[in-house]
This record gives sequence, structure tokens and C-alpha cells, in this order.
Amino acid sequence: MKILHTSDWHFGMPAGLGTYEENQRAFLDQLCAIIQREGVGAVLCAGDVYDSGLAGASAIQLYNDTVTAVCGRLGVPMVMIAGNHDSAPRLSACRELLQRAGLYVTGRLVRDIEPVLLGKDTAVYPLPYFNRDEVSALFPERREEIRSLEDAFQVVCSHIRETMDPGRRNIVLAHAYVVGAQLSESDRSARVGYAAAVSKDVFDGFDYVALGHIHKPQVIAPRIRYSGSPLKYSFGSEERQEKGVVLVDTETMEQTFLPIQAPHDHISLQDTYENILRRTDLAEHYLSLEVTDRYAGLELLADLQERFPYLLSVRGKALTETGEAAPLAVEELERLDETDIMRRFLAENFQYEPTPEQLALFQEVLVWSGEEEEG
Ligand SMILES: [Mn+2]
Repeated sequence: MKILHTSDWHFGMPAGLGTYEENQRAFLDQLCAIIQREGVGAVLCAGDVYDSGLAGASAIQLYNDTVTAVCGRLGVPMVMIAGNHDSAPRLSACRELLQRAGLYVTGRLVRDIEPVLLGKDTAVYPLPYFNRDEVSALFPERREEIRSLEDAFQVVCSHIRETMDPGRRNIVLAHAYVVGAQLSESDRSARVGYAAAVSKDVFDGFDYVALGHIHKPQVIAPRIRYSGSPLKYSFGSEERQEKGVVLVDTETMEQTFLPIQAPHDHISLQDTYENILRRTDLAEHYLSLEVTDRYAGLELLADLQERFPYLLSVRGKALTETGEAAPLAVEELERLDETDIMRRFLAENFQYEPTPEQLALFQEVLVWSGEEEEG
């Protein structure tokens, strides 16, 4: 049987003032095409289905369309675990009912993990994102030896090994940061480092370990692998990553990486204002621009946004020769209040910083004008 391994869809992730939904819908179309073309027998999603535990309506709609297409229309079972970005109880709502439709969702870790049996030879053990304390609570008799996340993984995996049938293909589906994995800009929580890394040795004895959490597709060991996110979610090193999904043949255990093509790419560019304006080929892509010959103020940002609708951030020349220019993110515009706009206007046009007295006066004027509008 062919199993498709994917992870880190991050449905609902914001992109500037918009979302990544167009790219994510293109991924869904390509996922369905691959399933049909390759005769895929099951799909494994290793967590971070959503970008946030409080997913919005359009992200939930996209999730609905995805599982309806895969489990419903194509009739292919899907095994899914909650990642650190997901809300475990929300993601796994109605899980018993959904199992009958071929959707196997695990929100929280349990002590005796019931494997999902696929085809005639494969068992999948779902390990949703968990912390050390959860494992201590599930295995109170081993509390003393569980001092780190690595110990916790060791306890959970050895408990699986005690009961698993070695005559089957035993696959672990997990959401974790494994030592040696290379991070990208969009691996926010892994970068912060509160999610400790575990060594690959905890996964000894399994036939395949389908990992999620890290967004760069990569092989950790011959049978331990990150599919990576199917789409780019940041600039920098992630711009140059080829994104996709992994196909695993459970008879030969052969693995194949299949690329996913997004309609909107991520591109960083550093050039003069005139040269950037000439780049009509960039209009369809997410951009991080550095304008080398101008100050990046609100006017310049507005002009660039008109030409490049997927623009995410601009950095320009510093106001002073020695200063560092902070990049201006498109979504920051939403957060600017009247005082911020006035200060930026004065800084950009007159290199002037208002005094506290002038700011107080400005506040008073704002209050007056507000009363005027209401009255
Ligand atoms: Mn993720």
C-alpha cells in the first residue's frame, strides 16, 4: 500500500493583511491529484493542521473541504494528530463518529495507544504533540525516570513496542523537534526553544516515523523523516526549499518525495526603487523588499502595495546615515493609530520628532474632532 505523509498545513495562517488560502487550496487540488494518480491508500498528517487553536471560519471551511475531498469523495482514510498550533479538543471533536468516515484524529496522548490499522499489513501509532508532564500523569509508576521530554518519548515509545506486532509495518506519526533537524524562519515555536529536542534513538524499532513540526522537508535517518510543510511560510532559507509530500510504499518501504507547486512563491529582493518597479514578474508573489535608495515610509509602501498586491514587508534606507531602518510590515498599517501616523508623517517629511506638549495638543484636537463628528 502507498501511504502519503504530510504535515504542517497551518490553515488560517495570516499573510500580511490576507491569508495563504489560495496556496493552500492549490495544495489541496494537488494532494487529490497525487492520491488518484499514485493510488494512495491512506494519508498521514503529522500535526499543525491549523495555524491557531482558534481557527477562523475560512480556515475551518478549508479543513472541511480537505477532509471531505480525501476521506469522502476519494474514500481514502486519513490519520491526523494535533500539533502544538492546534487545539487538541477542537481538532478531535466527534472523533468516534468521524472514524466511521475514515478520519482518525487524535488530539491528546493516551496511555494505551490504539493503532490505526491500514490495509492488511500496516499499523499507525498516532502521537499528538505532548509535554513531559502529560506523560508523567499517564505513567505515574515511571514518574521518577521522566525528567525530560526525551525520557517522556522513551517511555511512550517503549510502551508501544511492548504490544506492537513485529509482523506488521509499524509506523509512528509524531509532532516533535528531533535533534539535528534544520529550522526555517516559520518554525516559530521550535525556534523559541521551549519545545525541547528529542534524539532520534527514541524511535528505534519502528518501520517508519512520519514527523511534523519542522517546516523544511528532511531525512533525519533512513526511516525517520519530516515531510515539511507543503508550502513556504517565510522568507530567508525557506524561499529556496522545495516543498512537497512523501510517499511511502509499505511493501518495499521505498520513500518518494513529490513536489507541490504553489501559485504564489516567496521572494526577497534588494534593489533600487526604479528597478523594483520594473519587475512586473513579481506581481503574483509574496515579497519582502529592500529598497536601497529611498526611505521606506507610508507613501512608498502604499505605492508598492498597489503594484505588488502580495507584498508582505518593505525595508528602506535609514533616515540618518548611521541608523538602521526597521522593516515596515504590511500588517502593521492596520495597527497604526492617528498619533502614529502623525509621528511617521513628521519623521518622513521633516525628520521631526514632536514634543510631549505637541503630542498632548494633538490628542486634544483628536478628541474635539471626535466630538464634532458625533454631534
Ligand atoms: Mn508547524
